[in-house]
Order: sequence, then structure tokens, then C-alpha cells
Amino acid sequence: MFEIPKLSYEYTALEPHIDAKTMEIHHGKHHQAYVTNLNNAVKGTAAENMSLMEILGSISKLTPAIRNNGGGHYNHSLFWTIMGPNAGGEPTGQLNDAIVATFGSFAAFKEQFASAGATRFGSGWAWLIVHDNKLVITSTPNQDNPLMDIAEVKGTPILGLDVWEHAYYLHYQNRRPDYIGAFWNVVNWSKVSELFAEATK
Ligand code: MN3
Repeated sequence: MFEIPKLSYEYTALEPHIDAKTMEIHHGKHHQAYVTNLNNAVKGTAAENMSLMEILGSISKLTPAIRNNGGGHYNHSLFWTIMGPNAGGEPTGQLNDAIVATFGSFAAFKEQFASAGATRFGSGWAWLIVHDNKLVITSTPNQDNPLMDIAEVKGTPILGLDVWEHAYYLHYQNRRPDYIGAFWNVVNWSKVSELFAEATK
């Protein structure tokens, strides 16, 4: 049985950038629904005894319900950990070096990542991933992600941004770029650095 992870911070902790009501509904209702639906969807299928990573890696052979809800569970589980209170600022150390080497500067990276999120039509995610030890910015539709065998651009996510309307509509309405701008204030770069180190070792 898959379970929803507890947040390491309160629903109010990301205010004013991400409001408590959005966090409460997003984690407690949306993410919970992905977990419940995933548990129901794997029952009696080849995925029943697979880990979440195994499910994502063989998603082309599984049902649309497993794809949507398995992706939803993975994506949100990552999303909660790469945000936090007293966060934001800029990455340091090897991650910062890699960002500057790949994108030219932290500002140029932010611009490209924000553009990936802003231009994703409809619902989806913007990603910073590691592929063959290199950083790549990409985006996916719906609850797909770069770990899925059907992904156009594959790799290990180290930063993900949910650009579904449910992630921002209560506070930002149709202003997705404002939400993306505010997101930088809550990015937990020490967690992203940890994920970068794991993905490049
Ligand atoms: Mn969401």
C-alpha cells in the first residue's frame, strides 16, 4: 500500500508565497486522492508488488490510471521536499557550479526553468533533471515525469514545479507566472543539492 508522506513543515509555513489553504487542499485532498486511486488501480495487476520507481520505469505497459496516479504520487512526494520555510536564495557548492556551467548563470537558469513552467500548455510540471551527469530543464504534461519510460526527455528529477491550476489558483488565479516567481522564495536548495549529489555519484 502506498501512503502519503507527512510534510516536514506546517501548511502555513510557505506563506505568503504559497498560502495555507492551497497547501491543505493540495496535500490533504489532491495528493491523498492520487495515493488512494493508485492503491486501487494496482490491485490485481502486474504493478501490485512493484515499487513506485519500478512502476514509473515500466509505465508504458501499465494502465492510464496507474500512470496518472503513480506519477501524481511521485511528483507531489518530491515537490513537498524541495520546498520549505526559511528557504529560497541561491544554491551553493557543486550544484551552483553545475548550474552556472550549464546555463551561464543562476539568473539564466531561473529564466529557462520559469519559461518551461509558464509555457507548459494546460496541466503539468517543470523539471530540473540529471541526465548522464548533466543538468537539463524539461517539462511534462499531466502527472507524467522524466522517470517514466514514455518520457520524451528522461532523467532523475532534482527540482519539480507543479503548474496545475490547483497548485496556485486560489491565491494567484490565472497568474501562473506570479506563482512561478513566488516559488523561488520557498525552494529548499539544500535538499535539491542533496538530490543532485545522489543523482551524480
Ligand atoms: Mn498538484
